[in-house]
Amino acid sequence: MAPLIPARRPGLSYCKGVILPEIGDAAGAARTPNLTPGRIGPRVDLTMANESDGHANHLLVIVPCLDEENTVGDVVRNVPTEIPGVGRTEVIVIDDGSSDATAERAREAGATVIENGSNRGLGWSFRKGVEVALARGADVLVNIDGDGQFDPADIRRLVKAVLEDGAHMATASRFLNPELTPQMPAIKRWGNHRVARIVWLLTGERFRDVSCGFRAFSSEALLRLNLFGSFTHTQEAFLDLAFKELRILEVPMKVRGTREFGESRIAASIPRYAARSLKIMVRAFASYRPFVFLSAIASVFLVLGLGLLTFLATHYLNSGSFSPHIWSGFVGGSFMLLGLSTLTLGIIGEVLVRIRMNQERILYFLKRTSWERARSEVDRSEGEPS
Ligand SMILES: Nc1nc2c(ncn2[C@@H]2O[C@H](COP(=O)(O)OP(=O)(O)OP(=O)(O)O)[C@@H](O)[C@H]2O)c(=O)[nH]1
Ligand SMILES: [Mg+2]
Repeated sequence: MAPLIPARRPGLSYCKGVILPEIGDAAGAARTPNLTPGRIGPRVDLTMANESDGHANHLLVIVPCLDEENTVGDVVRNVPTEIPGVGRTEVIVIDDGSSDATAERAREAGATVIENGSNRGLGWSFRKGVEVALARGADVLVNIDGDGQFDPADIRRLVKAVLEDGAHMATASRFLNPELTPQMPAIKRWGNHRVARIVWLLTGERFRDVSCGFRAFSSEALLRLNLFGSFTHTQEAFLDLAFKELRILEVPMKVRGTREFGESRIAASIPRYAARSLKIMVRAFASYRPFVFLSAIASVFLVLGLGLLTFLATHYLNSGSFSPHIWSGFVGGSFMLLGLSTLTLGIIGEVLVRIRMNQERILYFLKRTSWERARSEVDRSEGEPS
């Protein structure tokens, strides 16, 4: 196995565990065309380096599907088989209780099919795909929709961003290059824009497209991802990896803005989509920055409470009596109490985040051990040195 800490090489700067070209390093810049690196911060964690130890990389492509019989076959057939740096490619269609012939079309096209039996949701299916990827010792996971909106040939560009340019996650970006921006429903743009802002507020990194499903993940990202949502995964995964300061690259890409067949499975109901997006945003703040989130709410209570108590004190100083505004003392006091309790909850929330992060670290090492075992079994079965 490769050492976790790569040897230093001149002309490259080391950051967040990946090797980035230094400013003025023209050769390095040429290696990362059309990519927008995230913040290049001072925090260094060399254990987060993507693995590259000469072993033939195993690429797993997952295609989550709900009733995509018209398009899934072409998606599977067009997954490129020759990708630089990739030794083995496997395509798995996750059929989430489709009522049409999605599974048959996928098998005919050569994919392995996992059938969930009933509709468990896109987020659930993606988590399943991540589990399968780790259990099979995959080095890179690509998620592509089964509705034909993305060109499978572009998988090469996403995989290159991971294997050659050091991305932990490379995501197709529909908005980075305005010339490539497709026509799409306003609600989806709004949802994307709001979550992009939250990522910016939480991490200081600015991304344009945080909700595109066409992505590649390094094994490091897969080991660190911990998702809970069942409905979708795109925004939650982005927030999780951005918060953990993994390196995310946007790869500008031309995609179909709307599907060719049927209606969006995800954004069919606008109120439902908006409610889900809002829930993701509130949950993101509550889970990653509870103190900031709750102290913003607490400050409203505290200002109201302080205002009412000041009013009562002024009245008392002027008249020598609390009457007839004694109510403002009770109401103001209650607001103060509410504010202080909310602030305390924020402090407790912050402690819980630390505990969760520690648990995630432990989980990371457990997952990593079994992923390494699976990876060396694959190498052994293919007769390669592990
Ligand atoms: N496994 C699984 N896949 C789903 C589910 N809902 C949607 N999908 C798949 O997830 C991918 C994205 O869903 P879409 O409905 O295309 O969502 P979208 O791309 O945001 O919306 P459009 O632009 O209108 O297509 C497609 O391949 C769907 O078949 C689900 O409940 N479970
Ligand atoms: Mg779609």
